Amino acid sequence: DDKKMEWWKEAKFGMFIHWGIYSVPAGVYKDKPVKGIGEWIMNTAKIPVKEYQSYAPQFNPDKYNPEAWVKMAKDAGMKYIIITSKHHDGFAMFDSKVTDWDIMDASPYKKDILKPLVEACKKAGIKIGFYYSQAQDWVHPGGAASGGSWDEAQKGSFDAYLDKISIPQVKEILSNYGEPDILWWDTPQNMTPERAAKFDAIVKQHPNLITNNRLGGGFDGDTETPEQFVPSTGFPGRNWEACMTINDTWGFKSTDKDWKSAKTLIRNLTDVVSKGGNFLLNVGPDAHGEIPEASITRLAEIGNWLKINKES
Ligand code: JFZ
Repeated sequence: DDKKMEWWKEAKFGMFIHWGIYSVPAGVYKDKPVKGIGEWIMNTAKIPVKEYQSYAPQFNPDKYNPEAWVKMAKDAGMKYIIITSKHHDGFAMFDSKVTDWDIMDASPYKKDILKPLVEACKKAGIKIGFYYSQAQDWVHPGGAASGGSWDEAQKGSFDAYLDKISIPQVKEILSNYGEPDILWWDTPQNMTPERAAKFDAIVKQHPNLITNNRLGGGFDGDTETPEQFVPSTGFPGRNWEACMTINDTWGFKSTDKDWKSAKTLIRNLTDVVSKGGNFLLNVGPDAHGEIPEASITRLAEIGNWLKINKES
């Protein structure tokens, strides 16, 4: 257990990537800006399933350049990358055999998003993690929805959703890309100990896999995940990772210009690291596959600062 955490404890700094179909509406629905975080637009605006699915034909990220993203992360001083393989909108950014709501069948791009990123990370010596929304899914019938469902098409058995979509997809992302270093669970809605145990059994087959504390059902995972703040004392006796956005959204939002300064971000990084945690800083690429310029310049400034202030 301690052995598998060795690289992680040394790493200190990682890149979170929230990327999916929500980067198409980019925070705007029916010509109106939608409040809140961009990747939640389907839920916040109560967009019907069919209508939300009609964004997928517009998701064709011709500018996606995973090598450049990995270089950007590495130059910023980051040692690992965690990307959303499936967020709450249920869309698989990878080739999934258990649904047509994936990059191969629903988008014109028809290329696995994860594969070239994993390869670029391997080449650069950067560790790779997958975020996977195991419980909350607003498109596949039976998937949990915070606040309750808003479309008949979402209704169904949660256990059937887990058995037919979520568990098979977790197996896919843990088997089709070598051994990923991290699996990042999120929003464990309706996860009982029995349900979570099915996921934990899969995790146990990957002894070097690091998981966070958001599986649910009483499973602690390996890391605490304070979000959008730096805990004053850290988590004594636990590994922890503070995740944070550079503006106010995880997924791309064309209207969000509330960028933190590089100075603030560097302060947060040093604050987290001095308290023994890791800092997972988010970028939200747009539907073309471009990371916002404001994020790029800040990452570069952090990298420069680290280079200048590096101990011998
Ligand atoms: C979740 C997601 O709903 C969100 O879209 C994003 O992916 C983020 C990283 O994770 O949001 C959360 C989850 C947990 C807390 C807050 C927001 N929390 O524990 O305070």
